[in-house]
Amino acid sequence: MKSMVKVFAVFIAVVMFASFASAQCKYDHDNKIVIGYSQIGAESAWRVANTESIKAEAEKRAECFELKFSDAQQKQENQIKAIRSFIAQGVDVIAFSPVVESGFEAVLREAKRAGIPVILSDRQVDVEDDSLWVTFMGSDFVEEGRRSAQWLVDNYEKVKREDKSMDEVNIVELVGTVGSGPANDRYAGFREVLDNYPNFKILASQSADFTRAKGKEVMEAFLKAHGDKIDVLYGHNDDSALGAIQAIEEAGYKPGKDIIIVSIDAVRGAFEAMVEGKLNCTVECSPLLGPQMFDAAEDLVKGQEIPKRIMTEEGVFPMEVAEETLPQRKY
Ligand code: GYE
Repeated sequence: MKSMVKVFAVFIAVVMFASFASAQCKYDHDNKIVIGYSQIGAESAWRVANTESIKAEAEKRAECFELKFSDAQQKQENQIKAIRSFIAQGVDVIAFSPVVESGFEAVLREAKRAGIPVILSDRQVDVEDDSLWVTFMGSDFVEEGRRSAQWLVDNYEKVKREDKSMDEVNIVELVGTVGSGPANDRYAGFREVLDNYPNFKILASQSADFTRAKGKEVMEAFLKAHGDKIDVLYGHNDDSALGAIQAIEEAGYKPGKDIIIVSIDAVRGAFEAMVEGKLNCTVECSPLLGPQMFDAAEDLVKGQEIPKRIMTEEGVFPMEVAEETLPQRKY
């Protein structure tokens, strides 16, 4: 009986080891795959969660990968420098989240000349030659803009302060980083839907650079200029909206009631604000891109075809579901 137990224990150990090993490497490797990753910075909770996802995955797969991680502190010139240094070091794969869409053409050409494949993680670039990058993984930002607007037009009447009118709904907008993919697309998607509802008007629109500090500062200026006229705030990300919430409270208004707020990302802080009744809706944008980035890198090194576009699946969370959803949120 004892030996049976022993055999069983060994069997379990082998199964566990095999699944652990296969979770780390998809293929057999002679050498570790070296990924050079250039991150934008740490401008928002979304970005911090994105970095954690990538670093955690690198740790999990440490037997097959070496991650060279570089933080650009929100400067394009630092990203270009980091990519050049990855090329000089001869990494196997370069991945990066481009802070803005334009201006990467030259360095991407250098990577191509060096035969190093480039993965666009989270944000896209604007280059004429699509062969300069192999895949773009991340969200559909235009759709996120549309979803924000759609939630607003479908729900405004229900959530607005009683004395507010439906004839003219005045919106202020906190745009993301100027020239970035998500800012351009969330701007466009939102307008695409609102164009069909002429009573919804965009009163003011300014960049808050995806940060809380800027969100607060720009909202203060909006409130000074437009005060009572503001009915709705649309934040291109939750952090800027959370900063704005502070400004709204300091100006003596009730966020979520006097001013209806919809923003994008669905980070934990947004759910907490919704539980407190201060934010009305968050549209999801998942930062958990680590696993698919390492999968794609491994496929590339092994010569497998990978899709040009790897899309993230996402939802919309109104205030009513915040309390039950919050405990399940991973970022
Ligand atoms: O929405 C914002 C972050 O690129 C999708 O960047 C990302 C955006 C995200 O700073 O919070």
